[in-house]
Amino acid sequence: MPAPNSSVAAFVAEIAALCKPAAIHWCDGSEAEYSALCARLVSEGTLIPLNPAKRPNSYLARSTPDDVARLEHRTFICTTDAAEAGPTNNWREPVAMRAELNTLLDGAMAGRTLYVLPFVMASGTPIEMFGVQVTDSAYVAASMHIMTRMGADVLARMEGKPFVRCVHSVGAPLAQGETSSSWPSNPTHKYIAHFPETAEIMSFGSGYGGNALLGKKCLALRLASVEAHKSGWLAEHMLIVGLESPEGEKAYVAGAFPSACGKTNFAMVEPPEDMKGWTVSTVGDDIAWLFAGPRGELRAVNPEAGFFGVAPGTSAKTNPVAMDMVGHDCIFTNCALTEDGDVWWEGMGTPPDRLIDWQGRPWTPDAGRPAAHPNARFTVRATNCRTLDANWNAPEGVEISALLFGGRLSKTFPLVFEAQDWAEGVLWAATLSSEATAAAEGQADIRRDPFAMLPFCGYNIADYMAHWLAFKDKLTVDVPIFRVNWFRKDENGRFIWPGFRENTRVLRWVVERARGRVEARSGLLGGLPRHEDLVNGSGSIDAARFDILMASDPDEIRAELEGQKRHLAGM
Ligand code: GTP
Ligand code: SPV
Ligand code: MN
Repeated sequence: MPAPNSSVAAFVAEIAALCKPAAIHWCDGSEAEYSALCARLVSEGTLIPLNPAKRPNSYLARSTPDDVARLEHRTFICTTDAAEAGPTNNWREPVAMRAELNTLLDGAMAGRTLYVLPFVMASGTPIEMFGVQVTDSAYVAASMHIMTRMGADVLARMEGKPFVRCVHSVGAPLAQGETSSSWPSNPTHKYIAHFPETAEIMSFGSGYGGNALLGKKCLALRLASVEAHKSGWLAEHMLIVGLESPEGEKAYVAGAFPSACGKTNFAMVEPPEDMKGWTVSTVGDDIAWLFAGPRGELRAVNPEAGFFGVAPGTSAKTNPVAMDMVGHDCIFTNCALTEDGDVWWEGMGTPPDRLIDWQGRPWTPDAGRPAAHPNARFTVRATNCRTLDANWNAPEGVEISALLFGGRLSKTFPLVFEAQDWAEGVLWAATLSSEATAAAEGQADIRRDPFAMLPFCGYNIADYMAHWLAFKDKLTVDVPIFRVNWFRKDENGRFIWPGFRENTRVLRWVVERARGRVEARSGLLGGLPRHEDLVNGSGSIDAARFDILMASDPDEIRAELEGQKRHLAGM
């Protein structure tokens, strides 16, 4: 606990006076505390312990059906001037929004414990940001233990420094003697509000991931992007991955793909059999903070300490590294439960004859509905990952040799192409589009998702694009930009590219391009790999099918460019 006169103590006292919790718990970040949080959640029915013989120290949580994903229409940027929030964010006037939230927060934590979570994102780096989250959810407290560097030592380090005030309540106060439901949340009022001018976040009504773990999307992307704009760096929705050649040459690549479009999988991809001697290593799977290094090189850090990844589609075949990673010490949310106390999800393999689905109902393979929610997730410490890069924690970050931008697009876009230069790459990023996924409620079938940041840019997206264009001036080491698309489909609706581990071939080609060691042939959209350079003798895709994968239809491209013009005109 801090000195009573510290600004953290004052913040906590102020929120406690408003929310009126039954108790206050200052989190120290210890293992014992994590275990106690889990034990409490088990006793309240939020966490179901999994069979320790199958998955040691792991749990399943089931949310309510209305609290399964980010809520973009309830996410607000609150600035004095609406133009600051720009055309892509929901804007609210800060004074009115705070008043509205304070009304809801009055007594909102009655009967519950208020947990105080002092945390730091990008710990030890020149751009680290401190936050203090108060929350009445033990599930959120346990998840923040996994996802951030937090606790007593962080509290001591932040003394006298600025921090982001993060207020979170599930909005489910308890009457005298009432016990908590297994997934407390508020059925009618949900808000995820950001106040960049005063470095505050207020989240009400939801307990789910990006709505509730405020260090993640709210701080490390929305508020950090505002800070980055001011201070000359970039806060991005990007994975960071390393590739080492058999000769021991190492390079890192960062890539922005929209939510549920493959970042986690690419960050821990296992090279195919014939790429013996090549090693992939993981720095981050969701957020990268990019800055210029002393030599004018591009550097990146992962501000997080854990992974909150999509479960469906993850299997020993598609992502063996992630399967190992979630084998122990893991919190699962909205997965199905097997009869022997393990988890299951679609894409894991043949379903068992009987399951309990994510809503706790009996399920059989002929049920006609998924057993796991499509946005079911796992929460694990980064240190669970066997491919974790030796430099994942380095305060100076890692040097980035190339940038990727990729959406989920069943047509028009080839597997990979290289932009001519930085400005053209920024254009391809600014016009990125993707098909709908389960990561957020109520998405259109296809939407433009500039830089995969549509839901996460904390300020005017036009200023953000200009910031990206100008950022080039800080770099003297060239960083090529590529568009990728793992998701092109053939006329039968099947993915043309096998994806997953095969994506390592794209990573290798990109790195070799960055080193100037391989030629690109010129295509309608940009530089393209030759079949022999990409697959390198393997049978992953034959030349004829490769041509289909890489083809650009002039009429489709023309229509795409028209769409890009309309999109940019609206920015
Ligand atoms: P967020 O955590 O929401 O930001 O998502 P993410 O970008 O990390 O996405 P993730 O890697 O979790 O992938 C989302 C879904 O896409 C999962 O169901 C994956 O199995 C699937 N996926 C990932 N890579 C590929 C690929 O190369 N090909 C195909 N067909 N599917 C993929
Ligand atoms: C995303 O939606 O991009 C995620 C999951 O990474 S959440 O943390 O819920 O935002
Ligand atoms: Mn994400």
